Amino acid sequence: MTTDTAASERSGSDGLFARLDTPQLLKVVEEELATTRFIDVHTHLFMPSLGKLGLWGIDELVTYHYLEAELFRSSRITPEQYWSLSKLEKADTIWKALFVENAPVSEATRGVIAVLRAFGLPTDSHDLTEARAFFAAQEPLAHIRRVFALAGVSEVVMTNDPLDPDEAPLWEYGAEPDSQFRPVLRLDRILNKWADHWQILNSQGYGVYADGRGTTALEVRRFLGEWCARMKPLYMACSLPDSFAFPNDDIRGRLLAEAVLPAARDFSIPLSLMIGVRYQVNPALRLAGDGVGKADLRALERLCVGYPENRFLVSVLSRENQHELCVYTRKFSNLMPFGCWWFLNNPSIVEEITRERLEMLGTSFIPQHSDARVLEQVIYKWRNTRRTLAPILAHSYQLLADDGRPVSRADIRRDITRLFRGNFESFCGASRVNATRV
Ligand code: RAT
Ligand code: ZN
Repeated sequence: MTTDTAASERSGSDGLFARLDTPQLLKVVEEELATTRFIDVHTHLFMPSLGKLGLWGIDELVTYHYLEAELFRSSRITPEQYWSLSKLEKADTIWKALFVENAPVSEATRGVIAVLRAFGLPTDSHDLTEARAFFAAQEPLAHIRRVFALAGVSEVVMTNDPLDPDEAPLWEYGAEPDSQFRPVLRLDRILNKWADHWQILNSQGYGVYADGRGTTALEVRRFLGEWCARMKPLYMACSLPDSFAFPNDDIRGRLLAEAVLPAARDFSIPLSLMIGVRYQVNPALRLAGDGVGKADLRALERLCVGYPENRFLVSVLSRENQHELCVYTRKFSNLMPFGCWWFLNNPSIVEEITRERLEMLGTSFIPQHSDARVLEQVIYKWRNTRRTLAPILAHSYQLLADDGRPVSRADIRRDITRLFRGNFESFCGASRVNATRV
């Protein structure tokens, strides 16, 4: 840009640098949110070369576990009866109970409606025939591109499990990388279910033991190193119970301290901790059977203090832990809070958490991730995030203007890019491979 052009942009009332007045603020925030392509920092989506692991289409959307949990509130079907159905029968059962016999006003049901509308499909059908025909006719790669464009995301971050018997062999055979789907090395089977998985490592030639003695930690570190070299993950990740404590002499505590944290340092990648799950409070609901509990975040404090060379991406599931997480974030630059996770991803709670974070952290956090399990969910999840966050951001700028510092479109663009891309890129050291703007 020449000096003359820059100067005229600065002085022009519609220019990037002109200070905005109150009626313009919300509109400009909405426009900048709409045209910035976000990085979705945590999903359960899979790149095309991981084949059938990637879920998409109407039957997967309707049988999302968030909706399965809601089914049993509005139908007399028992979990046992439900699990014995085929995928199509399950989808038909949920559609009838939650979309035909009731208005789909919950966040998760409304999301399916928003996806149908995004593709111009009827939202009030009595059955799923037309939607099924539409999705069956899509060419997968073109469909992914269209979905990403509708969602306004440039790339999504996957959840890749080196001990998943369906996934690991695909990586071992050299699954084709895809710059739109970035890998993450997930550690739940190692850190949370060691008793069920140590023998797999052992059978692969790693000198590990059930009780973690001897060479176990060193060998887990070697295993993680080999998987980091194979997958090139942006970070390692684990979900953790509300009872998570650190340091701890249990197997999780020892593997975390002696294998995971050193491996993350070896590869200079962050560790993501998602804290606060009460696993399987109702096992009959399977994936939908987990609950939430308030955690003691002093475990996180000890990690941040004790391991300054490590970086921690953190999401906490309990509403009651959110304020503490903000306070810890103010203390530790090796801590990056992200997202409003799972039971928190509802407008009322997202609004509260995001206001609190902006007030306490400025723009130094990652406001949201989608946690999508089914490809098309990114459309409604990111649409909802933009809709909820626009007035919150506009309100922050309004307060700032009232206090004497009106902002420009350039300020807003810089902040939104930082929140939804830059903070993640710089925290992970991720290279910028995809276009940042529509
Ligand atoms: O939000 C979810 O889908 C949960 O079931 C979990 O998968 C959670 O997001 C996780 O990554 O553990
Ligand atoms: Zn998740």
